[in-house]
Amino acid sequence: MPDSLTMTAPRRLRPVPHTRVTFHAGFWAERSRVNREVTIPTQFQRLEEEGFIEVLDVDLPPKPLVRPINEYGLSMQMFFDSDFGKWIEAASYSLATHPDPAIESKIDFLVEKLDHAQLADGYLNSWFIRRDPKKRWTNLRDWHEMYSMGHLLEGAVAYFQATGKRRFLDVMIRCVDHIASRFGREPGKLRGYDAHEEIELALVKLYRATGEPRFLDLARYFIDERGTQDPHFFDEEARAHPGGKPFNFGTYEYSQSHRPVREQDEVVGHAVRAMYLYSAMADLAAEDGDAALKAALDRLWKHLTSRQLYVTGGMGPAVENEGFTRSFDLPNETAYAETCAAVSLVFWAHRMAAIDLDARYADHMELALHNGALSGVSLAGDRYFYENPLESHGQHRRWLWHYCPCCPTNLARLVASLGGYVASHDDQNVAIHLYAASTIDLDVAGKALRLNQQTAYPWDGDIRISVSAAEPVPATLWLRIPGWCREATVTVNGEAIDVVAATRKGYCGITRRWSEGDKIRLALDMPVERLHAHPDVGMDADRVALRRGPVIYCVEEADNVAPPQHMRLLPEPATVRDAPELLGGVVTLAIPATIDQTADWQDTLYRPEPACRIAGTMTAIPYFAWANRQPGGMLVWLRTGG
Ligand code: FUB
Ligand code: ZN
Repeated sequence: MPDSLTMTAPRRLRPVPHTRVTFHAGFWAERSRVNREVTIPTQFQRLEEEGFIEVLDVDLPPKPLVRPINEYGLSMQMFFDSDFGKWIEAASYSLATHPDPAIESKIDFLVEKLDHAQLADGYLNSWFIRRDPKKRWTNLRDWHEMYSMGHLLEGAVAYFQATGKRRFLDVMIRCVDHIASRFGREPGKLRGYDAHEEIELALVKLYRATGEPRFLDLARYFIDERGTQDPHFFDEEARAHPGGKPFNFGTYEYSQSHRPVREQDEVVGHAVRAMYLYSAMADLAAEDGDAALKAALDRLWKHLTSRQLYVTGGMGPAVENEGFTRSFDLPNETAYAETCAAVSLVFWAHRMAAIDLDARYADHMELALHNGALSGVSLAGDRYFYENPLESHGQHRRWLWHYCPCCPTNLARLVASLGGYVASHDDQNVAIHLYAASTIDLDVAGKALRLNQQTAYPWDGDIRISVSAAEPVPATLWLRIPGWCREATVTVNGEAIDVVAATRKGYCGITRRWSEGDKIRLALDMPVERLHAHPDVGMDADRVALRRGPVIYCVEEADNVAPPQHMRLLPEPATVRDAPELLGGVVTLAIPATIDQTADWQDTLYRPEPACRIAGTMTAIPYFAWANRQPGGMLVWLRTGG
């Protein structure tokens, strides 16, 4: 039984690859199926219909732009390559677990075009090759060249890992070698970096896939160089290539290049850029054991989670910079909360959990995943949200495709690789971060260990894990006790574990020789909770949000007799109802409420008497499932005082 007094949480763990985790039933099995059968194929269709793929025909004269150049001299079309990259990545993750010749041939078709488009020196960016060859590498501040290459690179690594085919990987290695020949501190090179982070984390993936240190060196250079120069690199660049109006809102914060990364302590600027940067910093901290980077990440993490995060795990309230504003500025109806931002919080949190087994990381990973990220795609899998507001009057509708369609493929690649977020391990430890009906196949110090999770999570906190092992596997199994759970019990083969004594930084550790037939039962109490916001979040004063387990709820007009803005919660407890027929099968909450009446107001806008109220019930659904029916009001932060 556990040697709980001497156990310490491990530092660095390797994620179990997504190919070793199978969602065999329930919530994530269904979301994965929809992603595979609907989302990924229809996204390719959209790329074709919307004129994206045509941009790769670099030998043909350019066609009229499908995304015109804006006042900043930027066209969204400049980074269409990133959409191919993310789609290939999503499709590759899916291929790795569910071979599909039709999808594979679509990837090969794109790879053929990308290979053909690549210049002899390795440069690969369809926009500049076809439209503006002289301008390449002249505006890293605005034009996303390395951002696009980074996404292609992530796609190439994923495709190589899924199929063993090297062609795309070799194309992208040539491209990376080209980048390395142009950027760096050596004489004759540009001491620059891209304003939209992405290449950094892609380079770490390439390093991990190939073992070639030069790719990690280049990632390290880009991370270390950021924000170090005075005069600032983007200003020097603009002086060398005058023309474009800055698309950075006059701030270096927009691109997190206002200070060297190790000196940063507040999340600022464009939210997705920030999340990609912090993800890359976490990767580098893992590779280099860099304590200063980890310390900076801890400060940034604290600032995000205590000042800047929506209750849904979304972030970045402002449309203007697609990102952060002042602390506690979390408006609901106008929340930008881009899907990509919540998706990339999942990326960052996952990397933090790999360097520091502390449940606050996986807690936020779970939060963003089940709420602010998943809300970005319809239940049917073919319509999307770019913005994820926490209040609506029915004006927010899901769209088939977007003017800037960065979010759909981002979500698709996350869902297709979600198995890789479930667990991690080293030779003595196995940590489970996400609960879902699944089997996890591990190799622990050369011994095979299979963990089979049976659970209806996220609807129910009862998780049964059975062990299969041909020979006993000595290891500490770390079970995450979610931060939202106040009462957890664990048994191993029927014997109770002292959860409090065995828990380190939110993970309950059980050390034993795990043997065939061992059974673990984890019961997480999952009551409905009313959450209050910090008093500085003015817009949520006197309101509560409903949470049950990892799921944040909202009230949608479709389930209620009035818009949620007319309702006030009463203090009575909620009734939890299994609704297998609703929204693909969810758990709803019904709570006594009062409902403001409007009939007697007619044309009156203001009057001394408050609205009459009648008693009623408010029905809440999971936030991720909203906007899948007729338009109507929606509210996360509910009025109280009924
Ligand atoms: O700029 C490229 C992508 O488009 C960003 O990551 C998104 O926020 C959107 O601006
Ligand atoms: Zn996006």
